[in-house]
Amino acid sequence: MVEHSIPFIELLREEKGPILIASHENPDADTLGSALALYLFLKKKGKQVAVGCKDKVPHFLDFLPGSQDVIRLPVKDVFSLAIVVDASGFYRVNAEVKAFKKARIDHHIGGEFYGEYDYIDPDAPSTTTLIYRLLCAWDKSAIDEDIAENLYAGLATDTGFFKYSNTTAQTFEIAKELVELGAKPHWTYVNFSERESLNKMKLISKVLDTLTIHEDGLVAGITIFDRFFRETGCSYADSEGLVNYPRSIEGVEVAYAIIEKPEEGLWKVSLRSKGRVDVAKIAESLGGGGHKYASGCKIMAKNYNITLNILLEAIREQLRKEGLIKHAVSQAT
Ligand SMILES: [Mn+2]
Repeated sequence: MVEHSIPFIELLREEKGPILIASHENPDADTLGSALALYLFLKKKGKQVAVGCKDKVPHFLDFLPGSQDVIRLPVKDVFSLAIVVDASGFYRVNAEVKAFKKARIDHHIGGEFYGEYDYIDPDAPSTTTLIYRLLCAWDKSAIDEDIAENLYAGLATDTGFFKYSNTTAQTFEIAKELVELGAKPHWTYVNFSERESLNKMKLISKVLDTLTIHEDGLVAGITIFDRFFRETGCSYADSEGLVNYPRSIEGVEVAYAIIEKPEEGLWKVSLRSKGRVDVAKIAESLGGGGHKYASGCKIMAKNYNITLNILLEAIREQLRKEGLIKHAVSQAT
């Protein structure tokens, strides 16, 4: 781990020009919570700052304090400094960002580096943890309820509400401090877990119909075809988290979700591991990336069957390397 928070503060403190904090596309609570917390803090410090995302803030994140200030990217403006948060590079913004200086705050392994000010720690449970360290080192007393709430939302969701294996004593330590600063755990939980739409339930029902088991139950996955969104009135953002259904099955070590993206001419894949398999390796072998337990990639293939075969072969390869399966040939069930 590289402790870069101090030089990063200097970069922000000395910045006189306009700053943009950018989240990655299809935002989750960690990227948006990180962006909003930093944005609200810098605004308090009198900085000229904007927070941006390619997508409209999805329904499940619209309760985050400050979310009404998020601007849609791209914009014409040229920023003095742009910071991408919770992403392995500006390419994950998926919209052009014009800035004289670019920096990155993130907890993903690898990715693009923009210079000495990059603040990357793959051991951090969430990017909001890094933002919290940064803000504490600058001025802890300026962290108000709204900032604490954004930081807590990213920490809570990236740890599966303190269930995933990235949850440590230190995670609770930070969570405790954020609660002391005004974050409300029950309110956060209710906003994330008890505000589903009926359309989303219809989508889940269709998606569960696609559930398939492979490799004698070690692998399970779902597919979200584009027509499912039209048929249920859901949007892409509603696919967030559905990969947890196959993951929840007993005996499954690797779970996947394949999402059809016809407008990009590809299939987006999310991978989850229960701990024995490093799914970052699977994603990397297909040009993607992520963490050991959660990763993703994009597969460009003519049709669904080819996509599924490419993915399953990459998964099998990793299962073989980790000694969970032996033979090269295996049949889907
Ligand atoms: Mn994250």
